[in-house]
Amino acid sequence: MRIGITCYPTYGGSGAVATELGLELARRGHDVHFIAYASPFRLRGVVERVTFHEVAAIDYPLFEQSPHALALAVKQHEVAQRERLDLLHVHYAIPFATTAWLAKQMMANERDLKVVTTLHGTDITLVGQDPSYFTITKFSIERSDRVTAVSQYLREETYRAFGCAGCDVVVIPNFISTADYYPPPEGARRHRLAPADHKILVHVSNFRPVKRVADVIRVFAGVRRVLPATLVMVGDGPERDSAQAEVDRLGLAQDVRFFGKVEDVGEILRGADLFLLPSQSESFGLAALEAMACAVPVVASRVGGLPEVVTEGETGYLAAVGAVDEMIERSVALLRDATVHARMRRAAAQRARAFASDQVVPQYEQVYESVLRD
Ligand code: GMT
Repeated sequence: MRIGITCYPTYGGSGAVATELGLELARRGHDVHFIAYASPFRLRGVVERVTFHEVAAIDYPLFEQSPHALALAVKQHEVAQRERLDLLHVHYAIPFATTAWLAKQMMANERDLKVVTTLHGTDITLVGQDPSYFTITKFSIERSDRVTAVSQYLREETYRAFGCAGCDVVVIPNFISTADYYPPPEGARRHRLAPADHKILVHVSNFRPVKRVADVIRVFAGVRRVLPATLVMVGDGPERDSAQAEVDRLGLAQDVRFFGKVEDVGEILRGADLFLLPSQSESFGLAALEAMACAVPVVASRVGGLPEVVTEGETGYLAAVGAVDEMIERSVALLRDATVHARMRRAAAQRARAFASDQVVPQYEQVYESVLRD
């Protein structure tokens, strides 16, 4: 098949999933064309059967903001024509489901270019429900030829918020590449992230308010009061400065390391004892799955799609959003009990195998085949 993929190229779950999907599809023999305003952050080097098409929107003094979405629709249409794409698969509804619909209309006299939209989270739970985007989000979802969502929770939330008459939202969970995310080999030396006697806690995100990074710091502070421990913060975003200020205020600078955006997150996760994800909302929680795949138990919020990823009491613990004391209590108990910790490590790695790319990517191929059969 010839597949066009559009996603946000920046650091974030939807771009990561879209890129890994494209790479996996190319490995499986499909021709993949990424169409975006920059090369997706996980797309590195030259890959057979993968082409990147950059969307360049001109600046003009009349525009306060360049109408980038229009340039994207033009590029999607142009690439679909030139490369004879079978379908466009867009990741995140806003504005990509809309630009894909426009590209489809522009093609309408020649053939029916199919559009598959994958909903990732805040496009439904936050941005899409804002009055300034609501009707166009609903319209674009309803006009997609197929719609997928990354969790059962997100599917239900889509029906609840948008109704989406006539849509059959198919749940296809996020997945991991087992070549990148795997448990540390037996007896491997720990990565030198921290002094040898320290427990290592890790958080990975784009540091947006929805991640509640301040809670990560507070949970760590509670753990640090009773155990020697180091917190490793991976990623970057709007809340990073305030998180660093909170670390300084609590006198924790010695034990908290901010790594910024890291290429090989798996390497860091393999050195970790516990992963923290106390988000306000999380349609899936790909970062938690990546941690589990590296045999790291998770302490997270009981919210959104996280209960579909983290099995309570088996691969980690869930607590209400903002329940910092409970998260501290759970974390300390787990880190102090070597037997339970080892059992949870094994269970986490095993559970993550159900989300391996070879289990999940064929589900997308089935969606493509069914839409092309219509
Ligand atoms: O978490 C973010 O802020 C990034 C966002 C995105 O769209 O890039 O992530 C969403 O999609 C991920 C991949 O499907 C999910 O794992 C995240 O849970 C989801 N984030 C939220 O729902 C807040």
